[in-house]
Amino acid sequence: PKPNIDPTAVLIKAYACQRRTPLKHHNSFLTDALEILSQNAEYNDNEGRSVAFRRAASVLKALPYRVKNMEDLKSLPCLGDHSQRVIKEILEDGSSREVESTRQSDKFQAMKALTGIFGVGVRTADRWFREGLRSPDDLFRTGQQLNRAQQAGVQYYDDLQKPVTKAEADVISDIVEKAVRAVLPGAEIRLMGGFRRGKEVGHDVDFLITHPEEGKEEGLMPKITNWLEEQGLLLYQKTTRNSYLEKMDGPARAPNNMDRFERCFSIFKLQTGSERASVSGWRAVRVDLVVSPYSQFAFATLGWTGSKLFERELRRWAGQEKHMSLSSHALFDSKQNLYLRAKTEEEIFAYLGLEFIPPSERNA
Ligand code: 8DG
Ligand code: MN
Ligand code: MN
Repeated sequence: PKPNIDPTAVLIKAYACQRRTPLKHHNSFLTDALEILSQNAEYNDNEGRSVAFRRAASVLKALPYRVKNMEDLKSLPCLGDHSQRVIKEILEDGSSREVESTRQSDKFQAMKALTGIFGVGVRTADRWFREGLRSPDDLFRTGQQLNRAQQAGVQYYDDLQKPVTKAEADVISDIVEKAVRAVLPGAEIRLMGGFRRGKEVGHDVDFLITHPEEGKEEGLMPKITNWLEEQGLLLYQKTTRNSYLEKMDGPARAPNNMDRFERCFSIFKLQTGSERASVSGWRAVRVDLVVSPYSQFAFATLGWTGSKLFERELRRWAGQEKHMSLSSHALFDSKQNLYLRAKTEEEIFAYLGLEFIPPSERNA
């Protein structure tokens, strides 16, 4: 129990990138519900609504107290009428009818199962749903046409549903480091995504790789994946070349989450169990590898740390409040008409006029 906090005295800023959001907070009973509605809106291709619920949930994650009544919410930003109705019902009745019926609906459950397959997005899942399919088994039974990623997704479905632990992420870190060191000495490797934010489990493991000598990193990914293939460590991989050009991708391009680094979506074959055990098994683990030129490393680091909402809010802040355009490659200042160079995340926050938020408090 915390000493009494006066909720009306707590000031919460409007953008998630202006706030500290720890991993563990006091209002999961509300944020879980709002995130169901956010996810459902996403399944129904309603991005605006999805982001609105996600922002509302995120504000509650930043509160240093457990919400007890509607009065506690009076001075908080980003809580729309709909979110407030849901919160009110949960505070009064213990649950929200809309959330519970959504959670149990055929569509929600099918979309969750189908988009949970690696390689399957909302549009594909929705098409399958309208054709009467509900689960990975249905795809298999009805002999659906699957691309290579989706085939791997169905094949390793059960393993990929299981959360990846930090211990497993550390083992994979060692493997990736070994692979990178073997093909490019002097390269630097950073663990990114949820694990950098302090999460104990994740849906995958994300790595960012660079080399202090600009240019050395070019074409690195195929060498890494070849090394891993030779060791029998890869179950699936798809590498995409770097396609970033400052001239074309800079200010003129619409802000977008997707970046253009050389990258690899992969599935690792991870040995499990101790060596002494008579039965030694393995499991499939999703791993994302990204290679960045050294000059973009700070931006790539910021862009691949997440959370997704934190990233989104950073870009919105940059555009709406600072007339700047932020991506995982660069920061462009439209007023001065120039790119702002940075070697560290701290410098980028400073350019944006934001207090530095450490990774462990970017769990928006
Ligand atoms: P999780 O895996 O534990 O579920 O959480 P996470 O690590 O936060 O999620 P993630 O889906 O692995 O994404 C990690 C970060 O990488 C997140 O901030 C979003 C970012 N990210 C992608 N794809 C892309 C992309 O194409 N470009 C950029 N710049 N960032 C991306 O997932
Ligand atoms: Mn991740
Ligand atoms: Mn990832």
